[in-house]
Amino acid sequence: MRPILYSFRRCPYAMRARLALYVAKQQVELREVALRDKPTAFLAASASGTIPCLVTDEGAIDESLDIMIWALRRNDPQYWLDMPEAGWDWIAKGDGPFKKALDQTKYASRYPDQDPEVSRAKAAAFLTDLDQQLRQDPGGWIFARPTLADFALLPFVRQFAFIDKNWFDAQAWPDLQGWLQRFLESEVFAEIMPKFAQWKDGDHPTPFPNSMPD
Ligand SMILES: N[C@@H](CCC(=O)N[C@@H](CS)C(=O)NCC(=O)O)C(=O)O
Repeated sequence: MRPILYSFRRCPYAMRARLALYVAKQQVELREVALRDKPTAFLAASASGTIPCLVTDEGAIDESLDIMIWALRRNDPQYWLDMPEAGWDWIAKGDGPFKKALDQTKYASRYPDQDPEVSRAKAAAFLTDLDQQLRQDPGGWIFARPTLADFALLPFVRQFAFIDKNWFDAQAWPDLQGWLQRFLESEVFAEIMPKFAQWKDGDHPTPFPNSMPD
């Protein structure tokens, strides 16, 4: 059976799962989910009820980072898993304190006890560090070449940037801004962002990726 990916186009967690599936050339059946209208089959498969979820013959994978690792262990043509240990720390900081600060900035009304400017400053401190890290190697990646860390983090930096793109562009983060801009203009980003109709039971399968990278 081809694995089934429950996905949501604009969800950064789903984006990173699709990035790894695309690069690893692991074709799945994509089912586009509306978060307000989660299908029964998805809720039966996903223990957490969160997007993305990959259903394989061996069971369901409910964490986006685990989906990335699953895909890359099967095929890693760009050696994303061949990453310095520090990459795991960058991912953990991105998924933990940075994402928390991002949500508290973006969805400020859900956190009435938090000052959104304090949250923005916490997110900005992480991005200042990341900007410096990106400057260390001339290639324009977190390390000397693209690795899992870049693609695990980029969808969240994108999400933060678009809270207020003018503010983001006005910060003194040239390497970070360049890294994000190249991603937004990249072929891989275009390939993972086509619009899919909301899935319903009985629909024809939608293969993803639809075309394979060279
Ligand atoms: N730890 C999960 C988190 C995924 C997550 O929180 N996804 C959001 C969408 S971007 C979600 O499904 N939220 C549940 C909801 O909105 O009902 C992962 O990395 O896959």
